Amino acid sequence: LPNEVLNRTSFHFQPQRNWLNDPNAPMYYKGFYHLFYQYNPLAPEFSRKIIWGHSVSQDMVNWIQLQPALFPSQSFDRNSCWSGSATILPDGKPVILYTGLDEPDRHQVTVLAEPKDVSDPLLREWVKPKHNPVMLPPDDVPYYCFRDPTTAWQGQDGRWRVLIGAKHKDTERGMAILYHSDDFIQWTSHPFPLLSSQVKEMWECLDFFPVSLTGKEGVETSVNNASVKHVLKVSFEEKIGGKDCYVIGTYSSETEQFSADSEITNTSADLRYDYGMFYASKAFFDSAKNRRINWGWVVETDSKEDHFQKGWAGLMSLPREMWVDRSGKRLMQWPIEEINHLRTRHVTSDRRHFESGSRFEILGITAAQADVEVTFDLPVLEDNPQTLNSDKVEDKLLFNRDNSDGCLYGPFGLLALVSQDLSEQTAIFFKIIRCGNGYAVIMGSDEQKSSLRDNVHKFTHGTFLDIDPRHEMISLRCLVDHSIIESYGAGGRNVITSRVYPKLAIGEAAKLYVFNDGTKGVTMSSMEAWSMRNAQINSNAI
Ligand code: DQQ
Repeated sequence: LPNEVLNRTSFHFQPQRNWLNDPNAPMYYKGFYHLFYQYNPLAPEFSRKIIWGHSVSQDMVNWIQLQPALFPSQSFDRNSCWSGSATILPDGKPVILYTGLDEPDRHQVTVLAEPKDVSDPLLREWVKPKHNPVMLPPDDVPYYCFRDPTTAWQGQDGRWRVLIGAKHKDTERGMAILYHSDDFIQWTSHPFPLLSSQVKEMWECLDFFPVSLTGKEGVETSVNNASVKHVLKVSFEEKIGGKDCYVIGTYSSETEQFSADSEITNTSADLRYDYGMFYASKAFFDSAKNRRINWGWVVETDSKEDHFQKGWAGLMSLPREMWVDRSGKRLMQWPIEEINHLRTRHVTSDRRHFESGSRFEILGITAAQADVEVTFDLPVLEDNPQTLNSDKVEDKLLFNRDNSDGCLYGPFGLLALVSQDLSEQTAIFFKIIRCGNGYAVIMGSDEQKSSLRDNVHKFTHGTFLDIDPRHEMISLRCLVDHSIIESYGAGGRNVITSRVYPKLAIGEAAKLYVFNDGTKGVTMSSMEAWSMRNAQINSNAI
């Protein structure tokens, strides 16, 4: 079947065939970006023998596929090479710490891998030196809950630190176990975790890195001074995909205290990287352009039978630049600028008023493979008496596309991957609701009408957009790529990624609209849209 019928993407990273999950050890080395990933080369499903796929790129848009970098070869990783991270040592040499599943019982251990030849910018071969494994699960941690080492960092004393995600044997609380080392081989665990929680759930795929309080530039992972704060990210697995939740706080390597400004609760109160399908992400410092970049795994939400029919399952989000906003309270994200090189045919629209129930088709671009930026002026909001206390309304109701529940304006926004007869469509929308003594803006991605096909999960993703609607405009950027829609609200304050599998709204038949289904009119102040070119994702040219 043709790719468009199979909803295959054109500018998102994925292997040619079979199964992908977490991004691993992203790094920049000698002119190349490296992306490794959890890979089953034999079938489009997770397997009991996961290996590390490996691709390199000079722009993180077009990729050269290399041989798998890590695969089961020794007793300590005979049953899989699970997730891990890269650290660039002060002399420029990269090393990897990853999770080995040992034989015979699949105990999770930490393994060190080094490049066979540091002069090879493609880092094609990796060796596992003797003295492995370098860490075993401590006594208070079950053998199946000890994994996903972070990038290591150096404290003020010059010693290396790394975090391992775990769960406590008795309390079942998730925790970030801290280890110290002088040589990357001998690791000792710190007497207390860097952070733990009340939540009785395993902490997967931790990430821990500094962010600058003085601008957008990223900083190297070992930097720590008065002008940075630290981000700690935890991944919580769910039936389909999961959630990447984070806290921002202050870290001291002298006391090994991380004081977080909020808590990780695995509830809707948590800050999340993405309020849609986005999981097990990993960030790295790009020394070529001084920025921090994050990648996440975007799961399929169609069925296992579909995965086998397509021959593939799982893709990577676009690489996103990440920085902290001026308040120091929330992360901002934006697709790396290199993605813009794929923009081709360009259309714009002037200011336009949308009456209640109206829509406007964006014509002249490839709507199934597009990049759209739209801005709405907000109406003047008078002070209204309190009518809705959002805490009392279930998120599910609040974030749906309905225009009741105290909704003053909206839903308005974009309709993506729309079929000719409108029977298929995904709405990326905003609603302004009365909330407490003021107003709140809701951003949602409604997949309920995204596909006429059976056996597809359709979510209604949503969150509060972190802006004050009395003083700001609402902007939205959507990157539409056949079966994925990445939506960035308010310049990247909130992000929602949807997976959708249209049957009719495919290829040339797909359409794109700006819409307003609210009871009151809204004004679109600007709109720009581009067709996107195909990226070269699995080139063999070396
Ligand atoms: N995936 C890996 C684990 C990690 C999980 C196995 C998160 O290391 O905890 O493929 O998706």
